[in-house]
Amino acid sequence: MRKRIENGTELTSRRKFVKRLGGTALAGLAIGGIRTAGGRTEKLEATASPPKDPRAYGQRSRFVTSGRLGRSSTAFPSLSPLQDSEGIITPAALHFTVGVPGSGPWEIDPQKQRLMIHGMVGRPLIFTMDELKRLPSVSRIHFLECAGNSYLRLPFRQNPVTVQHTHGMTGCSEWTGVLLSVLLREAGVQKAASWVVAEGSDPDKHWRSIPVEKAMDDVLVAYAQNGEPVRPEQGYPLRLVVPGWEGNINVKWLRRIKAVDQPYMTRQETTKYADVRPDGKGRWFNFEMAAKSVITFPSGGQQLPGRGFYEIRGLAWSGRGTVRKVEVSTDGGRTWTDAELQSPVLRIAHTRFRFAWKWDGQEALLQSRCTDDLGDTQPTMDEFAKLWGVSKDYWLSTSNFIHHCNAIQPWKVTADGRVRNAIFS
Ligand SMILES: Nc1nc2c(c(=O)[nH]1)N[C@H]1C(S)=C(S)[C@@H](COP(=O)(O)O)O[C@H]1N2
Ligand SMILES: [Mo]
Repeated sequence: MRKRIENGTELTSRRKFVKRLGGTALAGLAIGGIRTAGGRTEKLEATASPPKDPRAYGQRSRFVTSGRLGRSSTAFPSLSPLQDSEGIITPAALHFTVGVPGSGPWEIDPQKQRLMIHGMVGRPLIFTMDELKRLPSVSRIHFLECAGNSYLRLPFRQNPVTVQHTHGMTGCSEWTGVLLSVLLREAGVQKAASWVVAEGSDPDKHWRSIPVEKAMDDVLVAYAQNGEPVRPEQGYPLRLVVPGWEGNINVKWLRRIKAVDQPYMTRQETTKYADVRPDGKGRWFNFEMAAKSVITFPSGGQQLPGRGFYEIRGLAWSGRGTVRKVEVSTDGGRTWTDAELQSPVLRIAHTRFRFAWKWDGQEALLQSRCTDDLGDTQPTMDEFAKLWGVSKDYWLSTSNFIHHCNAIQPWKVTADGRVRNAIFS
């Protein structure tokens, strides 16, 4: 695994860490053994939100109606309305969700929630939320993306019309919390520990194995999102943020980290988030999200009022690093021109691009192509399909879905100004 030290990252040495806390290692927090694991078995309930006083907690204008898309009262994912997005931050209220029961998110009392660090460590630790919040913290802007984003043909989007359908399983937030490396060091993670297993509080157990190199690099145990506590849908009171890696490994409602010497081959990583090609070969532990971009305006389902000037806008990102360039084509891929990247351009974050376009009223095909700082470039859907030994039509069938699809998304503008998804035709 590549080792990266990020801008602003200060991987606190143990000595420094102890010094910062006033000479006594995690004074009052250092716990010799495992405390009773109260809270771990707390009964989870799904509840509706309490009524809001608009003066106490602001509301948007009643003329603004943009919302997440999904099936109510099921655990299906809900999708971010990227067609209405501006800049690079996704409001928490519009951040896509996966794993939330239809009746509402798990309700966890933060007073009762504990995070246990155990397994192959010198001294197992249990933290309360208050104890975690005393520790050195970091804030990082990172995107999250479900590995099934784009062309996982879930029942509610068999006919992906809009960018919300096709790409709505990504969002970008400022996450605040404690680096997992700080907690693992404090627990004295053993040399022989090569993986950690992170577990959420869901009744049906959501857990994932993470290589210790990543766990010690930039993984965040986050309690805040965009300046306020992480939303219940996003894992309140505590979640893992594993920058650039498939959404599924970003364990929400986090309660336990176990240091181990092998991956646990959990249900999520073997059956659910592994992909098998028609020839029987498969990809396991395909963690990093590839370089990707999508035009959010004009995009599928929209109607252009007439010829003339339009600013083409979109989002680009890469789980492997920073977006280096985004090219836009308005002529069916014959010519490509660099779009303007809107600053800030951050590592493992959504990056906004803009491209001035004058529509002449003729049929046009709008596409964007991202290249990241490792030189990885988005493939066309045909090129992507080739990697899987299939033709792209293979994915027209609802029983054939694929994770980690980063194919270029074409939008066709017809002469009457209608914009439609042209990925398959
Ligand atoms: N505990 C728990 N964590 C979870 C899940 C879950 O079902 N339970 N779903 C995962 C999946 S598949 C994704 S894509 C991300 C989505 O994070 P979000 O809901 O905050 O957007 O959470 C991941 N973390
Ligand atoms: Mo996911």
